[in-house]
Amino acid sequence: MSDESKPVKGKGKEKDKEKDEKERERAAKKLHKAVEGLSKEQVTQLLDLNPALANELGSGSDGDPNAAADALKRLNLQDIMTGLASSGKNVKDMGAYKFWATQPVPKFGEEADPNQQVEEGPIKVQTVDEIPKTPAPLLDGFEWSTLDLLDESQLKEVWELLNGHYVEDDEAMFRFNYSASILKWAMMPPGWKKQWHRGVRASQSRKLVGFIAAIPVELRVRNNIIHASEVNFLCIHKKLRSKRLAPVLIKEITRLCNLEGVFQAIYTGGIVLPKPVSTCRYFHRAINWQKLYEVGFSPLPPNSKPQFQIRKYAVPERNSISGLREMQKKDVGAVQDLLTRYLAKYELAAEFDKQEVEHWLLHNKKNALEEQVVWTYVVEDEHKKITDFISFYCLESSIIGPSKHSSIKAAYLFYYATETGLSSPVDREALKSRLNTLVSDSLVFCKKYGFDVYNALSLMDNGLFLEEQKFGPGDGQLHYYLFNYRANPIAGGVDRRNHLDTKTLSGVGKTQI
Ligand code: MYA
Repeated sequence: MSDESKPVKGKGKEKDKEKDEKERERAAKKLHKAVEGLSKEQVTQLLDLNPALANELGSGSDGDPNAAADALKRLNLQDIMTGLASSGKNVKDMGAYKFWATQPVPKFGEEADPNQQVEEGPIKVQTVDEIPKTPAPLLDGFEWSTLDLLDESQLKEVWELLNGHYVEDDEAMFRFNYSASILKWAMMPPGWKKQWHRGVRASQSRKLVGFIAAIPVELRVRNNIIHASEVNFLCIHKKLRSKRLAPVLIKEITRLCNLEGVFQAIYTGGIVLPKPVSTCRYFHRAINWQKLYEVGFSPLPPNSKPQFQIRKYAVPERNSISGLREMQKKDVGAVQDLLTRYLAKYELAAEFDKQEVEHWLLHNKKNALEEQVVWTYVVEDEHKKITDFISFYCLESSIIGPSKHSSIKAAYLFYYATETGLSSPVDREALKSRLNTLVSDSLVFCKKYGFDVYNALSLMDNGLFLEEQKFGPGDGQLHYYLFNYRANPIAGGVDRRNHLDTKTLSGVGKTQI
């Protein structure tokens, strides 16, 4: 975390600077070992994927793989304490992806010339007939189980597994706590398939110890539409870690997708795997700074005082755009049209139909029992036209250690679109100003609904407002991956030094929950 706040979002989250000495030593050893075996191309890619690490190496190595490799080898513990190199997770031996090396994903350093564009498309072509109809056997004592999330007790089982064992920050201070409502929302969009909610149970106790989920998604990578799935919620009980169960779950969800004629997938993660198509950075806007400070999420910057910080993050009482109101069912068509046109500018995006827009963006007020997970606000002009919208969803994180607080309530910026960005040519200053106003107004709602922090990635056009809206850079990154699809890199909104790239912005128009 560079200065203002420390990310709650576990995917892509890195450790704070004050890690214990032993772990730093382990990370240093791993890194040094990894560097020994790397080719020039691999060093270049390692640095591209780890801008924080590249930053640590200083300008002398920028762009020169030989110099970078030398600098990597010279890294001392002090260097490794900061930046992305500090994470043990991210310095695994680059050549050792034993499972991923067998999968249809691009490898590090495989191109003869990394600057040359590759032809985009599937890596391996198969037909449904070739796919096994039964799952691979599991270790003795475990069995496959399909989870029916319409059954509250099974939904609760998934919630319990994730609540106790899902993504944590490296220091195990915070763990995602997806509510049952978010899980339903995230795993049951239009077209969801029960068989894609796959679990592993201990045969005797019937306890759920492993889980992975997929949902259907029409994905656009540049000009190609891919009938794909989106994989998420991979989780293994802490007691069963490092037993190579994750590859078994991944192969099983692959088989289940393949059986439905789906041969490509998108997934994200904080760890570096072969090989990201894009890498975004997390940013965090404190809302309840005092609480974030008390739980160890936000530090007190040197030369500052708590009251300065509180004042800095004060949120206006009222929003400023006239015609801004909560999205209603009648807006679905207009929002879908606006979103589709807005997402067209990104190189990686989903194609949403009306049902999907309704599912992802509209809070269903009719079901009073369902807690609200997504908030969407539209701007309706004097001619009743929807000119803009902005949305965010709620994801809490449990505080693991002793604290007077039990959780952090985080809002995650979701999708937005504005007609201001659709003029031809785009008036960048006008777009910047409009997005700043929209985000600032959404912040008012975040505060109103009791959120402690507003999180956003460096994707979409976020580079135009993050700094102005006081989102501080986090120390987490989120890597985007495509399964069985070769694609040229897509800008993630940060430069090689992990600084916001306000010039190029990002080609990623796909968010993940
Ligand atoms: S990202 C969220 C992942 N979940 C968590 O971080 C929760 C907490 N952690 C755990 O539950 C476990 O540590 C997990 C690994 C389950 C993550 N993505 O069984 P192992 C590889 C992909 O001994 P464990 C999300 O949900 C690792 O590199 N691979 O390890 C998206 C190694 O392979 P290799 C991962 O720690 C998921 C192998 O697993 C990940 O006990 C997208 C080690 O296995 C990871 N996050 O369990 C999944 N973590 O030797 C891919 C570790 O090669 C979907 N590994 O290095 C692909 C598309 C499939 C569908 C295709 C359809 C066409």
